[in-house]
Amino acid sequence: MSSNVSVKRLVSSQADFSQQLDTLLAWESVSDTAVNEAVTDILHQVKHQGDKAVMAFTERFDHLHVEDFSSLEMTQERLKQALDGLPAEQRAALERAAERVRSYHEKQAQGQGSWEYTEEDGTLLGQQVMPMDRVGVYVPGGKAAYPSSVLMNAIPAKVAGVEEIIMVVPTPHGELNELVLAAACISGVDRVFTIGGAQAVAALAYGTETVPRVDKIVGPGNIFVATAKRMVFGAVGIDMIAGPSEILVVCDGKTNPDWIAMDLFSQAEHDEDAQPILVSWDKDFIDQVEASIQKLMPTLEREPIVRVSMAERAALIQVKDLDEAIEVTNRIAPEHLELSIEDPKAVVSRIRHAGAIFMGRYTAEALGDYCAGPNHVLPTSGTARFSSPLGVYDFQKRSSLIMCSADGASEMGKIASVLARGESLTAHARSAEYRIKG
Ligand code: HSO
Ligand code: ZN
Repeated sequence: MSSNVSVKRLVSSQADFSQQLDTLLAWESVSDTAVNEAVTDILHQVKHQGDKAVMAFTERFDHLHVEDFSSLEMTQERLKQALDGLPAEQRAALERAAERVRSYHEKQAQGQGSWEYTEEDGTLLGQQVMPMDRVGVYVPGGKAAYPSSVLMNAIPAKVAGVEEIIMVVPTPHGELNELVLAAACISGVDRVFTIGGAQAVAALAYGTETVPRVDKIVGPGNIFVATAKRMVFGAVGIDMIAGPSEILVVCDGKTNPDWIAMDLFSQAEHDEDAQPILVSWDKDFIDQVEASIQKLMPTLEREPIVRVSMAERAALIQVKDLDEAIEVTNRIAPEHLELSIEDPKAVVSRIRHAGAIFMGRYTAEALGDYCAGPNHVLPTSGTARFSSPLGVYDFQKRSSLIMCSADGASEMGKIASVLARGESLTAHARSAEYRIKG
């Protein structure tokens, strides 16, 4: 029999609650000198030796030897074959999830378009929205190879109108993940290379003889991938660097405690560093959830991972009331928030910081991870204070539009001239003054 796991308890009325909360939330993204050095070297070699360096690193790190770089590319036929080879139930679920994710992001794209207006003197001003030309999607290998993440990264890019999506996925010892390939096929990924690590990030960022240079790289990865993404930022765009998954459940004590325990486990099973937190003002209910945690823990397939996450990073927080629960929530700014309460709509506008808000007792976070429609790539580690879910907008950029009428140029010329002379930039001033009428 496995022993009970001890989960931290915090009570808001305790004098040092605020400090305890800070300690609970403390998370530093690792930066390792040895990793930095290794990645710097890999980036340099791929930048200067292209395909040859990528092949060498793939052989060294993924134990995959190829004679020719073209063997590291999957054909569209191969992707289709992966899709056709899936059991019918799995294929249907993947397709249904993709449809829901696509239609949500199509809605999101509305209202993101170009706009313009004309002033009285005929001057036109506006903003033109354009998709990026080419985007790279990194898909991790091994235990974190999630087909659902392929959908979540590639579909918004497609909806945004990105012309070419290049996916990279490491295949240690050449082992392919058929579900990942099928997901790439469904999402409309254009090219897939079976490469990974910092070498794949470098290939996407700088381009090689075979791998085209992209404009932005998205998708999660291990510390080598995250470090490489940070280092190539500037040469290309990158998405956020994701920290461990988090879930915060706010519950009024009237949801089945087994459901809540399993919702906490659903994120805990991602990795040992994942952070599951329950906030409630009902002490008896917190006790019940704790009992459910102990009861259900031994039934979990990923118990060893969940156990560490629950022991090291989880917390059961007792607050005074719903108002205080909201206050704590805004302070945590969780990646995922479940409002397991009677009337979530009445309070949702008071949630100022959360990546995704799952409203009501039926809305398990797991549904959002796979198929509700919204993106599951979300800001972690409190970054919901200033950032948003991955979306269509992340694959678009804007250009300002300015078209002056003769009258507009004359009027603005006077303003520009004065300001330019104030900055001692006289060519600016004279350029504007040429257009001032008579
Ligand atoms: N909860 C994860 C996404 C995921 N869950 C993928 C299952 N598969 C991060 O938001
Ligand atoms: Zn998940």
